[in-house]
Amino acid sequence: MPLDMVPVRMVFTDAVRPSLLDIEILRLHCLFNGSYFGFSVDFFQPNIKQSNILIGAPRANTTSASTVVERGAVYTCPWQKSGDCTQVQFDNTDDRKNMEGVQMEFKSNQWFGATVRSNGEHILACAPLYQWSTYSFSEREPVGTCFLKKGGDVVEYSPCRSNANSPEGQGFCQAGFSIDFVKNNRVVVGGPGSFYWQGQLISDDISEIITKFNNHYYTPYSNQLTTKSASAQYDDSYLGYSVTVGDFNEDGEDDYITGVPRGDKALGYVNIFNGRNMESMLNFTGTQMAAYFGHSVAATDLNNDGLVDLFVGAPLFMERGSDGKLREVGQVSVFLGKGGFSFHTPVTLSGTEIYSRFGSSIAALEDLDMDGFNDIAIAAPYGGPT
Ligand SMILES: [Ca+2]
Ligand SMILES: [Ca+2]
Ligand SMILES: [Ca+2]
Repeated sequence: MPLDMVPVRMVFTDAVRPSLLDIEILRLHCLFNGSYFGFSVDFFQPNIKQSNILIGAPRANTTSASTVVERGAVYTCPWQKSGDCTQVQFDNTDDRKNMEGVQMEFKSNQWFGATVRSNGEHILACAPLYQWSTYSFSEREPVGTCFLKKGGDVVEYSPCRSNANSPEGQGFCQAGFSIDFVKNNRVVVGGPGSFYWQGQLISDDISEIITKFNNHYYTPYSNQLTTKSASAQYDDSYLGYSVTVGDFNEDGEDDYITGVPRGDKALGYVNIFNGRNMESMLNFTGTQMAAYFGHSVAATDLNNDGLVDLFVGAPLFMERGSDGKLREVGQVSVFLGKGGFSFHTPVTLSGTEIYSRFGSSIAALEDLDMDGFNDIAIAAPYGGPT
């Protein structure tokens, strides 16, 4: 199979001045044409000697004996020294059937690897378009599923594969559309399709995900935190489209931040939930309809005052140019934290290139250039030279 070179353009923004610091171009081998290799990335440090990068390829066709096509895959590639990327093994099994031989799940085109995160010890990777057959009814519903890996052990984690099927329940949840690790040994997954696309956040204990894994379709967890369904005015909001965590009230527990890009009449908003009980604490609404405010979220202490700051991307934001015409450049809002779930009025960063979708994703990078200030990366995936 021919190898493709995929240029990954990374633009780093300085912590104190919102100007370009440096531009690096990395080139990684694409393992399969059309696999969407690079759709998701994260660092993976299994030990202090090793630093790898995890790369999702959600449309990859992997070699296995099963009938599943385009299962999707996650690869690990060495970061500091040259070497080949290798596939991380999560699940190679076929679609399961029930006692009568009726197909119960549908892994083809499930987009495994659309999201991948690691906290060093664990890797969580998800297939948000995974479908199952709702206890053998005729319906196929995209509940989504995830796999959690610790060393050589892998368990499935599919919190929306429940008896709350159908669109009004969790049938269209698409769990794993967004994911993150939480400081106190938990994970959080976003499922933007639950409850007629109101969307949902679900957080579970990693230890419970591992110990309760039983290969059954439905696994109840006793320590689960989740957002609930609300009245019909919240339908089609997509809560859980993006997710990250940060301690916004300094109580030592990570709190949850999620983007709701179609909420509030398509102005979009982000919601902050208390990490202790998933109680809604605060939300910020976007300023322009259909800008997709909340498409991405990130949290880190940018100005080094000890308080976590919040970043929200609106990649379809339109700005008025000097000629008076609107230009779709994308925008990122920066909310500097004041502590205790309060924030300063946001400052905004705008994209420089029309239709580049600046703000599509935002990553907290810690202090990349070691100037004492944490740095962030903002993607503009349709920008740059073609
Ligand atoms: Ca907290
Ligand atoms: Ca700060
Ligand atoms: Ca820095």
